[in-house]
Amino acid sequence: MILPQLQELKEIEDKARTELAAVSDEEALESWRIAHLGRRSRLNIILRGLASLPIEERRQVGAAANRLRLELEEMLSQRQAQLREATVTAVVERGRLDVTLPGRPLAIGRLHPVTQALRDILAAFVSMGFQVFEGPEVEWDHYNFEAVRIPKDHPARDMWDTLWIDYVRNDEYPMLLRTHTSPMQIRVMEQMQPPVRIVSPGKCYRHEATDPTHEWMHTQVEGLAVDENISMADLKGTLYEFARRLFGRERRVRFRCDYFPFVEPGADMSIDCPLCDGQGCRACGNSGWIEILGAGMVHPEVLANVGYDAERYTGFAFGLGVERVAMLRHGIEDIRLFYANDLRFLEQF
Ligand code: FA5
Repeated sequence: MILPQLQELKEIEDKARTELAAVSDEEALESWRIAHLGRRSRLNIILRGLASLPIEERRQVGAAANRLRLELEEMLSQRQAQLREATVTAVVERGRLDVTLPGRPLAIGRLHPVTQALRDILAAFVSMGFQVFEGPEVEWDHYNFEAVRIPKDHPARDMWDTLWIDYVRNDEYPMLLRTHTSPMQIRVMEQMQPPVRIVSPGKCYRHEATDPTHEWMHTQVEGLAVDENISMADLKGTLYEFARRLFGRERRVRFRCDYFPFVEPGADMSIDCPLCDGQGCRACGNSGWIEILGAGMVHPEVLANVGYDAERYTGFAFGLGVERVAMLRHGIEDIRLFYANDLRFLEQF
């Protein structure tokens, strides 16, 4: 007498074959797989029940059930391959796939011209022995103004029209978007003792009207060197060397006296305008020069406020406008182009 499980296996096989013949897509094939090879399939139930059969039945039913499992698996993979091939053939026949067409070019990203200028500026100072330090864009009033000798009622606060962080505006400890990178002088000196040679890059924000050389957000690089016997000659030497590296020997450099509350004496440095070759144009406000940085000898009071011995140490500092450097290098006549996100402009760099 034939064992009932063997009879059932035969039925399973017949049913699986019939149903497979009707399968026409991958989704139906997956349903077929679950029905006939899945955990709850009849075949799997027989396989799981083998252990409870008497030894002779177990041998016969086990062999037949495993054979059927292998057979169904083989049928499954064959049908899978057929369906895939049919899909590709259908696409090719419909003429949608022309394997001879050239590939689509990938858009290659590039660095923003201000980022390129910033990297070159930092590289120039790093090669002169400066370390790079970064700090917060949201800053305490204390670091941005008080600690660099700009108290609340000081007229110099007008030079940096400020974007305040509103919710603490009237607080005892007001916060703001930093208007310059000079607060980093204080943050660095609080952390280290002389000799100090650092540059600190970052975004600055000012609540002011824009024009060809002024944006409400711009990038600065602060520089600070403090040691024994640092003089104005070191400041000028360092900045001349920087200008030579960035702009080449042919550009002229001009220093003028300027006022910043945290330096004494103070100066600014300009480069002759490459757009008009110093003749005067819209970009340079008809002056022939574009100012790129403010600088000076660190005020002894600033040194004393961070606990440095102002009798022993002197230092120089500068704050450089990175967009202005990028403008000079590429002959760009309006700073607002940098952040207008016009690809026709950006793709030129
Ligand atoms: C300052 O911000 C001082 N903290 C610089 C300084 C540092 C002086 C250390 C002394 C010692 P000033 O506002 O001039 O100074 O800005 C410095 C440079 O940033 C300018 O020379 C200019 O290149 C750039 N800059 C300033 N304001 C803008 C603006 N709105 N848009 C673009 N660039 C600007």
